[in-house]
Amino acid sequence: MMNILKPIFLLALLTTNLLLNVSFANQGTQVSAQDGYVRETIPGTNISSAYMTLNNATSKNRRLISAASPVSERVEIHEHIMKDGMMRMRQRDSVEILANDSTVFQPSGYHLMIFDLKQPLKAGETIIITLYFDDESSIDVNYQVKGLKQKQHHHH
Ligand SMILES: [Cu+2]
Repeated sequence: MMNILKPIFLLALLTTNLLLNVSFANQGTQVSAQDGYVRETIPGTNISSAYMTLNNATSKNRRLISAASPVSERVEIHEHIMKDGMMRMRQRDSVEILANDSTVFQPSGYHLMIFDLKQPLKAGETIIITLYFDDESSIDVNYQVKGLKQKQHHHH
């Protein structure tokens, strides 16, 4: 009796272990964001741009495919490029974050462009932008609103 049951028991253990591994793998598929910030709105405009670093700790390449926020109906993925000696920006369908690597969104590079702001963004506020990836995962990221100019302190 024992000789027959033992292999079945082992098989059951093995199966349980496999299932656990699969669920852990699914939890680890998210890309994380750090240092998110967005520019205070320039008076007279209703746009802004958002920056952050996306870290992909998984073993698969991921693509950021879209972004959305309660502050606007229109958030686009952009990049700045040099063309004919001029800095221009253009919309991108996606931005890749390689496996076990990170992609930086920064001034003069990749950024999220926020159009048609419902109200101006003011320094000190925090907004949330939801980032959507090609594996159908998404994350809610906090972006600190930074002032247009840092206050200067003079010491004598
Ligand atoms: Cu832009």
